[in-house]
Amino acid sequence: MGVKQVNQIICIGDHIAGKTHLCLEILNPDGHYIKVVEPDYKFMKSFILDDRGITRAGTINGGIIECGFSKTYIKFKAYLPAGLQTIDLDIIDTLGEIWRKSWQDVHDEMWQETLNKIQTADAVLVILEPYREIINPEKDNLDHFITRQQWIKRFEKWVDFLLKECSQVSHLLICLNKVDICPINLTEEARKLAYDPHYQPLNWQEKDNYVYHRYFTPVQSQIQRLNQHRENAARFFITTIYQRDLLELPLIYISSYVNFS
Ligand SMILES: Nc1nc2c(ncn2[C@@H]2O[C@H](COP(=O)(O)OP(=O)(O)OP(=O)(O)O)[C@@H](O)[C@H]2O)c(=O)[nH]1
Ligand SMILES: [Mg+2]
Repeated sequence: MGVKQVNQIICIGDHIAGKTHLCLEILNPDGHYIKVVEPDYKFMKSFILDDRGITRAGTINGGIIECGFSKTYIKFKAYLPAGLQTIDLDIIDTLGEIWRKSWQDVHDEMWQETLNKIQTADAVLVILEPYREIINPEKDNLDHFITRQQWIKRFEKWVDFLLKECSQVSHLLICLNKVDICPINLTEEARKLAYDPHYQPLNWQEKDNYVYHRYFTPVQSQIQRLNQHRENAARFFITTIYQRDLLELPLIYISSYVNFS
C-alpha cells in the first residue's frame, strides 16, 4: 500500500560503459534470485550481438533504425524476503552517443524523446566504467580508460544532469560497472554483497555504505551535493556481467519497490 508501482527502469551512461551487455545479461536464465521468464535470452543475444559477440554498430539493440533508446519488456520471478513474486517492467537501454552535443544537435527529436524517457522513468541506472588508476593492467589496456581526474569531472556532469533533469525520478542507482577488471577479489566482494532472501549479512543500507566508501571516495562531495536535493538518496552498486550475484543486485533492489497488489 502506498508504494509506487515501478514500471520503467532506464540505463544511461557513456559510450562503451557496458549498458547493452548489462541489459542483455540480466536476461540470462542462470540467474540466482532473478529468473527471467521472457524474453528469451538466446533470441535477444542473437538480436543484439553479432557473431563475434560485439554490439551491432550504428544501431541500438540490433534494430535497423537508429534511435536514442530501446525498450524491452521483461517478465521475471524475484525471490524476495516476502516470497516469490512475478514482476514485469520495461528495461530501457540508451545509446552512449546521446551525451554528445553534436549528436543532440543532429538528432534533436530523438534527444528530446530520450530525455523524456529518462525523466519519466521510475528508476535511472547510471552505468560508469572504472577509471584508469583502479584497473588491473593485466586485465585491460589502461589507455582505453579515462583518468581519475577526468572521471571526477565526468561524475560532476552526471550530478548536474541528475539534479537538473531527474528530480522526478524516485530511484537513482549509480553502478560502477566492469569491476571484473579492477584489482579486487570479485568472489569475496560478491560473497559480502550478495543477496539471499533467507539470510542477509548486510542490509541494503549497509551494502550501500560499503560500496560508497570503498568505490566512490573520489566523488563524495559531489554525491553529497546530489543527495542534499533528493528525497530518496542515490544508491551505489558495483556490477559486471561476469558475476551474477553483483549483476542482480540493482534489479533485486528495485523489485522491493514494486507494488504486487
Ligand atoms: N570487462 C568487462 N567488459 C564488459 C562488460 N560489459 C560490457 N563489456 C564490454 O564493453 C564493451 C562495450 O559494451 P556495450 O554493452 O556495447 O556498451 P554500451 O554502454 O551499450 O555502449 P553504447 O551503446 O555505445 O553506449 C564491449 O566490448 C563489451 O564486451 C563487463 O562487465 N566487463
Ligand atoms: Mg549500447
